[in-house]
Amino acid sequence: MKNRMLWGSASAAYQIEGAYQEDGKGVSIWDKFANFPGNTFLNTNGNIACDYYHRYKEDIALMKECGLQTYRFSISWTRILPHGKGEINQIGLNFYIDLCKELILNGIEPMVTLYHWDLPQDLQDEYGGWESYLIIEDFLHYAKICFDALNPYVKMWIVMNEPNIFTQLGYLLEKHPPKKNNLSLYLQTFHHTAVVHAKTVLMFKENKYQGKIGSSIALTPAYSLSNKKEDLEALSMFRATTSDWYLQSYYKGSYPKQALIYYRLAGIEFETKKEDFEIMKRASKHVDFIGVNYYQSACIAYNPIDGVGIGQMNTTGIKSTSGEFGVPGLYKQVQNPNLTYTDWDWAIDPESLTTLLLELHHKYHLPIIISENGLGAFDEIEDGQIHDPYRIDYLRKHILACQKAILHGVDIYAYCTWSFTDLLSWLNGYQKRYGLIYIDFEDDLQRIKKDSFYWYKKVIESDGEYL
Ligand code: BGP
Repeated sequence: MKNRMLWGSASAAYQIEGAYQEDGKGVSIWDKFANFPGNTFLNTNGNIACDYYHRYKEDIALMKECGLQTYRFSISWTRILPHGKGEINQIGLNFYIDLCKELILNGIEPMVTLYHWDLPQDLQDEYGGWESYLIIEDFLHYAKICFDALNPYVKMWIVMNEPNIFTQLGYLLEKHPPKKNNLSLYLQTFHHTAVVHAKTVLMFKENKYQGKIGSSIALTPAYSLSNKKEDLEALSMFRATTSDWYLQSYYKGSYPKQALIYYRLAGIEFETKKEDFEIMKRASKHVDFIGVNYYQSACIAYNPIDGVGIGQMNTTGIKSTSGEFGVPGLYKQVQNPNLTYTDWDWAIDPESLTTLLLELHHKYHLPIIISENGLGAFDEIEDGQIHDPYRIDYLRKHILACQKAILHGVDIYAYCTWSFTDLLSWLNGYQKRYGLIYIDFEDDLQRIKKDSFYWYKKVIESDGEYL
């Protein structure tokens, strides 16, 4: 089939770079959080991670061998501005310039994420980071430094990675820094990300930097558990307060009325300014694509006012250990009896990806970048090889789902597997592996090509014919 998608892979700075105190890098909220006992699975952290900071040339050579056409990575804010603002740390900035040059030299287009969760700790300490409007000015300052330095090399920019996930996990579910549980604060922090996204898009366009810009949202299309009225109502509220809330604010510049009314009646407040919405609306007319991170779908059921809240999260890989969770009075997320699940209890559902892409296309009329898609699994080395047919199967079905959407008119600029090498899974440690390249964390961080690497290479060579 004719496919214009660029074939790629994705990563994030904190999950691969390591070198957390090197060359003048400042402390991020993740440096602090993951080094505090009890916060992550087996107290794993990104202090060394894949040591990509020192070994990126080796990894880029492997990307070239695989045939990657684009590589998505994020910039660590504290490498460039150790305190979040002020003086530039030129060594940190040079690292990303060199990285881009190396990618281009190897025929790979850099795709850069400005924010993938590693906020400078100093900004968190000074004014609560995303909790304050003050973040906007500091973010724009940081973004402009990145645009000025990297614009000659980078043509695809992702402003925010999954603002919905880091605000939810940080401000509602007490799992990410700063581990709070406060609905108003969650809405407030999310709102600040939406304004930051909008202002960054406008700044990019006004300064006439070359390239395309958007943000990536984690999307979980949802079914209702049954056709009972209360489950259908729960589904409708789930959509209004999650996917529609995120997409409509970023890509239309407003929030869904249904959710706003609910929050008002429930007395849940957050601060917005009239000019925020003017800016968000203006930006939505200039944004170039919707970034989609897709892993799983959700199944939604009625949740009474005294029902489940935060719930149990499976961070061990022991199947069926995650419980139901949700917002009391609104909805809860339950197991879907019609789907199979990963060892971390994530529903495998490629069909939902096609539906999602078609919906986005018809509602928002924007091209798409699949900025993340992949399977977290246990992998074993056998005689120096890693056989991962489950990953190949997962990726194959999801690529087919994209191809189906393309046939129906959806414009997909790029498809990025998560991830190229194994890396740190934020709360799940190093045993939840996503890479096409295995990293032996026990043996000098050796890189070993998995079966999925060879398979993806053929997929790319054939431009998606071989699956
Ligand atoms: C997304 C993040 C990635 C990555 C991925 C897999 O939410 O953007 O950084 O981690 O999910 O998630 P996990 O590592 O929790 O399995």
